[in-house]
Amino acid sequence: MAEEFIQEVLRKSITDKMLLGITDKVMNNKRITSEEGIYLYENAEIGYLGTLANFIREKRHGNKTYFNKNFHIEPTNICVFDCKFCAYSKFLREKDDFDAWEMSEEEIFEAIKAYEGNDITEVHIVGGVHPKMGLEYFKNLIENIKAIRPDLHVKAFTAVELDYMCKKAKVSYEEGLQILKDAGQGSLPGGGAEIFDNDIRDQICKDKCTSEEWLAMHEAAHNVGMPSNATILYGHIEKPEHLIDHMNRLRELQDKTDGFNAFIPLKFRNGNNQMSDIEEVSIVEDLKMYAISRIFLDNFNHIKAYWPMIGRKTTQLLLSFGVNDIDGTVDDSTKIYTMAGAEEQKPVMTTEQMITLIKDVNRQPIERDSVYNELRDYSKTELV
Ligand code: V47
Ligand code: SF4
Repeated sequence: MAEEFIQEVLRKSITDKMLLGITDKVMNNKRITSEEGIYLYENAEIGYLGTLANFIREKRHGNKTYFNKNFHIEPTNICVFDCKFCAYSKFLREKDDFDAWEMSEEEIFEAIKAYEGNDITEVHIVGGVHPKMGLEYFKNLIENIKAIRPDLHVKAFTAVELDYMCKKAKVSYEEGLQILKDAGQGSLPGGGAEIFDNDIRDQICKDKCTSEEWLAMHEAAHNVGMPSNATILYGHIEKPEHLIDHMNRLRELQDKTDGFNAFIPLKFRNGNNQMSDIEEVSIVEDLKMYAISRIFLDNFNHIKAYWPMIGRKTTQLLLSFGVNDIDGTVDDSTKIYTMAGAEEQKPVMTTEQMITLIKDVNRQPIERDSVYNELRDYSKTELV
């Protein structure tokens, strides 16, 4: 059996006792410890990590690679917070606000109407934390979006935006989320998590919601029946122990609620922010991050590469390093990445391009909805 072959190959090539133990655990569906996770960052070579992560990926999903048809709306880039890695930080804005924008409700509705007749299934709404856009505003916005396109899944607002809205409206997280759910919101994206370790968080994003608040918001979302994603911002001042601590806290919450759909590593980009002096990490570090997350997060079903950020070529490689989901056709991604220097400056992929990208690395393209129901298998589709 293929599984036994891989086990044999790995066994023969590994002389390190710790790695042998980790391999045995993975092969036998056992969870690795935080100590072992850190050991992987510090000692494992990239081919080993890829083989192990790919083993898990194929055991769970075979060759299936999920994508969805979505578009992004970013209502504003004005933000009350000062995250050092972000081009929307209040500090930078105060210095120079010539490029600030605020979409009117009409503009947002026009953007939704522009997709009439298009088989898009999701709108992803995130933006800066605007001091004037509160819970009531977003409740009405979602109701109106659903009135225009009742079929559209609304994935909206990071825990940071939600924390601000709820505190301002003086409601509990669960109350605030229930109001948005009743208005038609379907799920939460994974942003705002950054790095949970308090020392690192203090250095990179001191003034926004704490790690405990981020986790409490996602727990509340799962409790009211809204699934969510989780992210990590890697490749800046953090160390392996901070990455593992972050994933461990997510793993613990997932044990409790089972409400996370996907884990999405976000690579730090150094354009237009207050951490521009930090060099971006190499592709080897990207492959490591994704592979170790696949190995460590045994209770997350999906590891997602957000292709506009990491680029199409790296995305293809990552499909052999644990990734089984590459997000969406993403018509017009958030400017937060393009400003920071993301690979894709105009991130639009047609369905055909998405299918080709996946097929070119011998994987099976599957269109999914926002909660991972399979909508269409494109592996046999002939492209014209
Ligand atoms: O939390 C900001 C990141 C996130 C930079 O759930 C940066 O499907 C790298 O929530 N370099 C928000 N990253 C984005 C987000 C998201 C994106 C894609 C998919 C999903 C999903 C969610 O953007 C922030 C922050 O970590 N970010 N600046 C930067 N310079
Ligand atoms: Fe604001 Fe989010 Fe950027 Fe922080 S990461 S400055 S909260 S938009």
